[in-house]
Amino acid sequence: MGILNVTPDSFSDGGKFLHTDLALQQVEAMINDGATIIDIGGESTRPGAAEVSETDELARVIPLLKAIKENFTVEVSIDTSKAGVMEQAISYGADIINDVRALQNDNCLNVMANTTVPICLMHMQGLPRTMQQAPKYNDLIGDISDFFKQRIDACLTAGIARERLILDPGFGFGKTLSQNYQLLNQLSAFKALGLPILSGTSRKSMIGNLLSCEVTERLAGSLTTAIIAMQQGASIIRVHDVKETVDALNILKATNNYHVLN
Ligand code: 7PM
Repeated sequence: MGILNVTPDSFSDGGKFLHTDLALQQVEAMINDGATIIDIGGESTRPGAAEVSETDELARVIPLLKAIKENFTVEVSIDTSKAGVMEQAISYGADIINDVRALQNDNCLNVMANTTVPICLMHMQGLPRTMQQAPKYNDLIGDISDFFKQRIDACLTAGIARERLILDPGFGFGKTLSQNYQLLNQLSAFKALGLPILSGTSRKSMIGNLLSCEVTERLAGSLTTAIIAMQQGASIIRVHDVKETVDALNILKATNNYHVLN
């Protein structure tokens, strides 16, 4: 899954077409590099970010989604927690809903019950503005598993088929450095729930804080976490650096399948 970077000012009137064009070039490059899903990220999911209105979010996401669907054959995932955005995005061809709030916001379960697309349920402790202040768990893996079970049950009760669900432990969303690495170390524990796992560690603070490096210097760290997540059984890896990640994962794949290589 390639992350489409949408800059904050991308939708100001003057820059609209230029930015859509730049976004489409980014999408084309990610597809050529081996991405099979493009995640259109909402600014609203960033830790510490301010709330974005539904009108603003729609104005950002829908034109881009339309443009991608008109120009490419690729699955598009929409990063949103708003029922109205989910509904509209799906009507414009969104293939996956990626919700860092795991359908806990008003009307999300109801809207998604009337659709058939896959849904990524992400775990977050607290809210983006404050979640990194003092993350606390009784039992990290157990608490997150319990959250997943509760959200899976809520989906089933609402009439959303289990087969549509993808689980994501939410690296960096209300977790200390140590907790993030415990999650990576024990990611396979969530396989017990019988659903695909999505892992998103690309360029995150868990890499930068460990290695003391800025966001532009996190490629090696990001690739290493991608490999570990895959070895732990993740099905989808959400990344900025598609080409490098696909290369790294192809090496892992060859290693696991050496007996069928020539
Ligand atoms: C600043 C800090 C900007 C962090 C953006 C972020 C995830 C996600 C994000 C994830 C799923 C980023 C994050 N992270 N959706 N959205 N899983 N499913 O690194 O880990 O893009 S926002």
